[in-house]
Order: sequence, then C-alpha cells, then structure tokens
Amino acid sequence: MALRWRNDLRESDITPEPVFLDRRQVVAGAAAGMALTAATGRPAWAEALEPNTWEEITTYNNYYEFGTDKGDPARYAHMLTTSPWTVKIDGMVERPGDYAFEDIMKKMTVEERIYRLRCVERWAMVVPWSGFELADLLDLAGVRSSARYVAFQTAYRPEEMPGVKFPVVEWPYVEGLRLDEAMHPLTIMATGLYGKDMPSQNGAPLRVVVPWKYGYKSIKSVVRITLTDSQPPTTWNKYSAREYGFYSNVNPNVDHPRWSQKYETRVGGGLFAKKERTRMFNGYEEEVAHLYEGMDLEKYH
Ligand SMILES: Nc1nc2c(c(=O)[nH]1)N[C@H]1C(S)=C(S)[C@@H](COP(=O)(O)O)O[C@H]1N2
Ligand SMILES: [Mo]
Repeated sequence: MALRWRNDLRESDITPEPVFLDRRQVVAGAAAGMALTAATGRPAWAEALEPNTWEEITTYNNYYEFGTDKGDPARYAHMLTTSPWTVKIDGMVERPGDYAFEDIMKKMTVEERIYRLRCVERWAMVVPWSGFELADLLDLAGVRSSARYVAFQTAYRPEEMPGVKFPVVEWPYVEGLRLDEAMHPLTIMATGLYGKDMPSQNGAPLRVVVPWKYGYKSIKSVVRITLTDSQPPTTWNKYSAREYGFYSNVNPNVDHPRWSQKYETRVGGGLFAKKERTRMFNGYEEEVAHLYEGMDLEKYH
C-alpha cells in the first residue's frame, strides 16, 4: 500500500521516483504516538507545505567549514570528497565499527520528508529531504541499554575545507541529542533533497535533520556517531552556553539573549518577504512536546 503522508503539492515535481512510507513505518509512527489528522489520515506534520526551490536550498547555507557567508558553502563545498565515506559508530553499542555509506544505504529505507527548517538566526525554509530514520541506523549498531545520549561529529579536513583555518568555532563541528530525541521517528539522517543525492553544501553524503530544533542541531557530513551515558559537548554551546543550549528546541517564548525568537522570515520571499510567527517546536509540537514534559524550557533552552 502506497501511503503518502507527505505534502501532496507538486509531488511529481519534487522527485522523479516518488518514495513511499512502508507499513513498518506507519506502525512505528503510530506506536510513537504520532497524531493522525482525522480528515486526511496523515500525521499533523505532513500538512501541506510549499517547499523552497532547489536554488534557494543549495545557495543559501550555513556550513562554516567552508566559510561564514551564506554563499560560501555553494562556492567551496565541491572540494569535499564524499566518496568513499564511512561513519564510525562507537561507544555504547553492540556492533561498533566503521560503516561504509553504501552498506548503510543498502540496509536503510529511504523516504521523502518535507520539513520546516528554522535557523536560530531567524530565517526559515521548507526542505524536501530524502533519508532514513536515525533510529534504524542506531538499531543496525545495536544501542546498549546503558546509553542515554548520541554524539555526532562532522568531518574535519583542512585540505578540503577552506573555512576551518579560521577558529570561528572549535573544529570538528560536534552535536548531540538525548537518546529519545535521536530515536524519535521525525529524526532522520538525510541523504538527499528533491530526490537527488545530497549536495555537498547541504551536508553530503549524510547529515542529521531534527526539524523541531534550531538548524545548528542538524549537523552535516557526519563521520562519527558515539553512544554515551553523559550529555555530549556541542559546538554552539561551547561557543556560548548562555546563547545556545544543549536542547535548542525552536521556541518563540524563549528569546535568544540578543534577539527575539517570536518571528521568522522564509528564505526566497525577496523584498516582500513578510515575517511569520515562529511556532512552538517549529510546528511539531504534537509529535514532540511529550519528550519535554515537566521540563523548564527556559532553563533547558
Ligand atoms: N558541520 C556543520 N553542520 C552544520 C552547520 C555548520 O556550520 N557545520 N551549520 C548548521 C546551521 S547553523 C544550519 S541553519 C543548518 C543549515 O542547513 P542547510 O545549509 O542545509 O540549510 O546546518 C547546520 N549544520
Ligand atoms: Mo542556523
């Protein structure tokens, strides 16, 4: 059964080979408590979203390893060798090792996910990613019961990354999630967009996408995933803990110390772009709010 939970706008334009969620994922989604919209049978997050264009998504980027201008990644990321690529999975797992990207791809179910992306800088986009659930990759390695967090690391290659000679942040870029956030069905390893392989500037060959958090949590070009029992350090938190918390959930009610987070502007709107209200958890509240029940979201920002 080809069950589409995705945006049905211009689907044929998005990918030449549409990919569908399979039964297993429907069941997994339901089991995780995803709210289905009664009228459409789709989960709330699959509401109609008009994606940004390929051009917008691939020329307006943050990937500081290639420079801090929005156009730098598109200019320089071609220098990154993305094949062969291995991801080291280690720490509290049953099967630690170096996993070749092609071998991972043979085992994973790739599907399309149209998600909002909200940068902490207040710009936003809608991106038709393709990828697989991070939970499936973690299952491949076998998470030990002692694990509580997942740490991620981006490649660090001075000869291929012109930006890393500047100590803008500490390299390599690192990120982390609590294990339940990492296992949530909305959290994916994205391997493409618009049905094509991931462009380097967007984090080829695979990057995390966690749509209810500020964009910097969605770490690019992942080379290492480590399961741990303590909260791992994260790049922007090391830079300024006051400004960038470990959680970094999109939250219009908790301002950045230097600016309000109540509004955002969609990339591509040109001169007439108007501010839109930022939504709690970037619009994924029904799916993820339960993860933070009883937590002070200001303290754990
Ligand atoms: N390794 C790495 N990952 C990164 C970044 C970065 O500079 N380096 N920037 C982050 C930020 S701030 C954002 S908003 C998103 C942007 O993703 P995009 O360029 O695909 O839109 O990537 C995130 N992942
Ligand atoms: Mo960002």
